Amino acid sequence: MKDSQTVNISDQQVETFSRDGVVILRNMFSADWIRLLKAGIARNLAEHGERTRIWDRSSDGKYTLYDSDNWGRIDEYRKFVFESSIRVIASRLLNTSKVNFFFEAVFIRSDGVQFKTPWHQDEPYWSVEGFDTVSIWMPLMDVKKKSALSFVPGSHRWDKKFKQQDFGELNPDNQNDVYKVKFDSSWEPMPDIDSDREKFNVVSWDMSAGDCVAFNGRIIHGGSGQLESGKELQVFNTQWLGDDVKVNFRSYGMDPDHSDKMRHYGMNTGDTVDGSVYPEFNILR
Ligand SMILES: O=C(O)CCC(=O)C(=O)O
Repeated sequence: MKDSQTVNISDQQVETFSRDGVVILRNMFSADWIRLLKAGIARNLAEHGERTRIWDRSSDGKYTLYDSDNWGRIDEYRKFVFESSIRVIASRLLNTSKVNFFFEAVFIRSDGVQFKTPWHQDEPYWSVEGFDTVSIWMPLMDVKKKSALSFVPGSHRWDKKFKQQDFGELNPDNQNDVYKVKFDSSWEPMPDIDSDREKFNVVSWDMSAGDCVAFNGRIIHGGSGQLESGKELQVFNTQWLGDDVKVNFRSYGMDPDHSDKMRHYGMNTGDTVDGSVYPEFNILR
């Protein structure tokens, strides 16, 4: 599998990412990398992590599962993060030579699942804060535009605090110890994107395995799901931190909550993230 310090991303794509907060990147990873990540997901599903969550389960047992931060125990994830060109993609889009890997997440849907991920922004849930973030969402199989993650272009620059979905409430199996995030009335209601998708210029794309969509942690996104019968979906996502990002422990809760881990390694609100805990990569430019 080829490790590359250069990636095929044009200046125009970097500008699109900065302006819209989202950009589609085609054909970035070979079938070998996709196979490796699928093997990692098979291991992840066989040996659940402590953060594994079921968001939705239908009466016939089909489910939507979310898990995160397993790269320490799943070799395939670690190999991808450390050896593929994913870190170079992050650094190119953030226009910086140094990036920190925050965590990976997986989103697994059984075939035909209809559950749609609620519209949300990522940063309000995180134990860090900053504009310079990029999440890279990679379906490991073909996915239709109507089932892929959707975005409201430009919303990462609105500078608004929208009230987010508490994903801890999506808990059909009544799991214990799920993260809870209590957004109070000081947060503006999330706009009703589905009532007028045209007005919000909602975008999503037909995607193939090897394509990815990169987005800023402040952009409004959601809507993935609604799979056609017989179609399942496995997504591997990595989150990357750039120059202005600082630790921020939030009084209303965090999901995933890294504050114990961060405190354990001496990080507190206002600190830069420790590159020995959140791997730091210096990319030649
Ligand atoms: O794949 C999904 O359904 C959700 C993805 C998402 O919200 C994210 O990557 O932040």
